[in-house]
Amino acid sequence: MTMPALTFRDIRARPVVLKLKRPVVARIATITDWPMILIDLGTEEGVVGHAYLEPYTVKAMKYLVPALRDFGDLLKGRRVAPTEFYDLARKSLHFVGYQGLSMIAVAGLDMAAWDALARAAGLPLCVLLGGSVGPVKAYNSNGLWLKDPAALAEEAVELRDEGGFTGLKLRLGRTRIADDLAAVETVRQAVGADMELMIDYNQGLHLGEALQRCHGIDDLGLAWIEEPIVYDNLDGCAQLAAELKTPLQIGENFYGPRDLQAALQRKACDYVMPDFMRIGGVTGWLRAAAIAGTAGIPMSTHLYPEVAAHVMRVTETAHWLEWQDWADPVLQQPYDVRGGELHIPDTPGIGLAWNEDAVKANLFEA
Ligand code: SMN
Ligand code: MG
Repeated sequence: MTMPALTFRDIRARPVVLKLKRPVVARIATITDWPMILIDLGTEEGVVGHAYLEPYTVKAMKYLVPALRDFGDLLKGRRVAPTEFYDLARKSLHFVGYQGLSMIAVAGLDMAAWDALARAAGLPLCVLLGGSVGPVKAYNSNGLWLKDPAALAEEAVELRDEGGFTGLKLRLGRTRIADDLAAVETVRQAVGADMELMIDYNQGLHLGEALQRCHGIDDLGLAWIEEPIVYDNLDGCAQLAAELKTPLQIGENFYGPRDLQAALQRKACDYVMPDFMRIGGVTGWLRAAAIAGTAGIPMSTHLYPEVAAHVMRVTETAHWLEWQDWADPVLQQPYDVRGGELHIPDTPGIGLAWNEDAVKANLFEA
């Protein structure tokens, strides 16, 4: 079999805004409207690569959509080669800075380029990357935000039953510590001792509070404690990781593989969970996974469950995939989730196809 060469033609980037079924209510933000940029990477051969970005705030799409379209001018006529595109696109923005919006735009391009390549090869992305199609262990992260603890029992059971999950993520950081403890207790009672419970403070505590609150939940058998403090306080994270028995999880705010390396060098965490738009898409993930693998650090995913499932099949220290169904409304065929696992479709590429009626109904003018 020969793989046809693909020639880059253009990028289409369409912003949509979706209503969240269970709004995000975290210590640092409330989100009811979920922004997504749907990316189509067109080639002269007719193959189209699909990917999306979820930049949290609707306004951020105003800056990201033009940045993505600008890559079109940079890459026109080139052979589609994702790692070369990643490096070229990053270099084109180096005067602006490698992190933040620059990296997010590069990540969107990268995921779409990998999808195009895998489609041209006629292979699921995980197979192109040297792995095989199969299940990926996932926890449900769709809910359990900062609500009244009494309302969490019913939601926890609902979330477990959405896909036979064996792990659930619960957000903490209520004003009163007693309410956080009640939330954990309520969820534990509702779903039993065997359920893995991940805790996320969403960077909501200062270091002093974090030391007190994390020690206060350290004996509850939790799977991990995530981002108790601001993401760039690596010394504070290192202190927490050293003091706590419960593994400290960070990484959704790593911008590029070098941030992961820096965190590990500073012993700032026990686990890592890069986000695809910040780590740099598939290319950034693979480079980061090599570092985590060498260090023996368990690696979980953040958002983007469809692309996440593929790379987890080739990640040396693959740990948990974060399941969120937030993209489902604009997908023709949402991923199959059962038995606490994601099942990768045996189709070429990542397996993303847009439901055009839903896209049209939710388009946003950026
Ligand atoms: C999160 C995800 C999406 C929006 C806000 C917060 C969270 C997570 O940090 O880890 O799922
Ligand atoms: Mg988090």
